[in-house]
Amino acid sequence: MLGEYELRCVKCGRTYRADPWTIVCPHCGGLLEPVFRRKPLGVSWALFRTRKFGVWRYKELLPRVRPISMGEGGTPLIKIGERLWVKYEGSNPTGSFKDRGMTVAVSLAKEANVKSVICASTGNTSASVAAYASRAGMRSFVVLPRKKVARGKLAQAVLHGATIVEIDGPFDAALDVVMKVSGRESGLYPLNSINPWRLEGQKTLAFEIVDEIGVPDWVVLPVGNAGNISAIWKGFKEMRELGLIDKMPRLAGIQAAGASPIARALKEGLSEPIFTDNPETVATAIRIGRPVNWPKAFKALSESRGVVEIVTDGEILEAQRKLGKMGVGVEPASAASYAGYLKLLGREISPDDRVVLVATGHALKDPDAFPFPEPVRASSVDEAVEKIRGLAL
Ligand code: AN7
Repeated sequence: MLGEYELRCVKCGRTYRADPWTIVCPHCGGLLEPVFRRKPLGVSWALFRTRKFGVWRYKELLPRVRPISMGEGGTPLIKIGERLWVKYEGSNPTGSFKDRGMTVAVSLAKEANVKSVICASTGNTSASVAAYASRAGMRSFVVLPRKKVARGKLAQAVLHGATIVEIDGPFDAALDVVMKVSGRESGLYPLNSINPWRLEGQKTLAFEIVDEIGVPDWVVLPVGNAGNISAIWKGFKEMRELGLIDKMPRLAGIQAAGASPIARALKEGLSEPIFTDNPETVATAIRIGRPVNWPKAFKALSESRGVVEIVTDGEILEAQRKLGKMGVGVEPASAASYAGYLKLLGREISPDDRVVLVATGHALKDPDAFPFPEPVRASSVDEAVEKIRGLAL
């Protein structure tokens, strides 16, 4: 299994035989990146397009496994402006982009005969882990920050049969638990984005954008644990290396004001994040104070001549409302893309640029995030008819 790959440490540069259980560098603890040992041959857009749109369309560029799949990826690219699109990841099987990575990592885990998986999560990862583990016939354990996971996501973890562990502390503490308890000895396979095979699946988001509209000038996305921005950049780099594209986009990483360790650091010109132990934002999906994938994300932002932006909770909710009025329902973390775009427009981003906003999760994930105005009330059919007539005039 995985003979087509080796794992390279992004910190010390050592390489290892690819193995599903090798999660971080055995030598220095650094993040690992899967790299092809030989350039995949015969890949072309024409070949890809003989297959259904979605993650596994690009199977030559993914681990050669028997996919545990529910039709992830292949999400709509919704045009909301002359040169502006939303990549609507809410259309994935569990309603977020996490499914792209989960189909790959869970397929690998299944082939490695894993019986139980575990993750820490602000919510979406746990929903995806629970669903894909059940589909694969595995048990799942999800470690969550107490009272800080949106209702819809928690409901999914319950529905798909995960064992739920709540911890008093943020996501970062939950991830500490997972890093301590997972491994060959406990048999618990970790499915956070520190697992390089998750990101290998998530890179297909870049493939799909190019497949539909070519290379945009900008890809704008929310940054939490910084896995997705790393994965998307890996996707673009691979396309360039394989001759599938000949230019590169710039990346814009958006963080919430109360959880902005990466954006604050880069704005100040620092080379490491400004970690916080008390992240806070209405966008609970990205309520993360110590993003583990920061070395990959810093590299992606620097290589892409990228930018970062910080948005307030008020700006996030306003952007969510504006997208809602366009018919596009996203959860608060995803609205951060649009909020960040609006701030960058006319500065780093020109109105002439072609821009893709990544909307990472569905609005239904977090129905408590936005205010519900008082409805028009009626106690009879006649009264309802009369009131509606009056309002419609
Ligand atoms: C909707 O579910 O970290 O920067 O545990 O759910 O790759 O972490 C979720 C992250 C953006 C940030 N948008 O992505 C989890 C979790 C939504 C998310 C992010 C998340 P990364």
